[in-house]
Amino acid sequence: MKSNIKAFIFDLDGVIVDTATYHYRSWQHLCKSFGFEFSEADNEQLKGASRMHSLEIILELAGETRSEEEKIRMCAEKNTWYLESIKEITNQDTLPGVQAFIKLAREANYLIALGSASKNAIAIINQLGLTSFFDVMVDGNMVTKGKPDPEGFLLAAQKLCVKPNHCLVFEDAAKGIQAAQKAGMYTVGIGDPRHLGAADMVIETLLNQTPKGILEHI
Ligand code: B16
Ligand code: MG
Repeated sequence: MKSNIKAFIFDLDGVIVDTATYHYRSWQHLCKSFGFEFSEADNEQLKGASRMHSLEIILELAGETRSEEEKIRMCAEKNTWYLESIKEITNQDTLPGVQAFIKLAREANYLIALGSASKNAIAIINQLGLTSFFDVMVDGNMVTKGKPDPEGFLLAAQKLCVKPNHCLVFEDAAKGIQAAQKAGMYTVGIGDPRHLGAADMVIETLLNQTPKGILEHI
């Protein structure tokens, strides 16, 4: 049992809500404009990466180059499609078990933070009606370096006033697990163990999980 854990830090996309799918479709839409077939396997590399870093990965995969100005325009276009596609998401669209898990964690007095690379994260949390679940929220606007850099998770720990090694991070992306480990935090991967094998523990979903049960296994 990890009794020194005081805080849980949750990634947004792919952990709280399945917006990863909408990110993927929006990038696919953009890729069509220059004739690139963007596959689901390639998309795995984008999970947790910032918007601009994601575009740079795509351009490299496609063997394309663009000016800085053009890249900014392409990111804005992708974000417009993305925002349009998530317009209708509500509290009912959160991933299985996540709300119940956070409620249990709050009742047990763990501190709760959001640690997302997305610049849309805080607006999405508001849209889902989950703002009161979090003691602090860190999003992509508050950092200069994206995952796998630990900056965002370290900022979340600092805002919570807890040491990094007292934090447990929940992530769906290999880049997010790397970022948390570089920050010196414990990790739970949510999703496919083939991508998340480096985490202290990997689970399919948070459904029927409890903070006590997770802490007994890491
Ligand atoms: P935005 P997370 C990340 O969010 C996503 O995993 C990643 O696919 C996305 O490119 C990134 O946010 C930036 O998102 O374009 O909304 O700023 O998983 O760290 O919550
Ligand atoms: Mg994610």
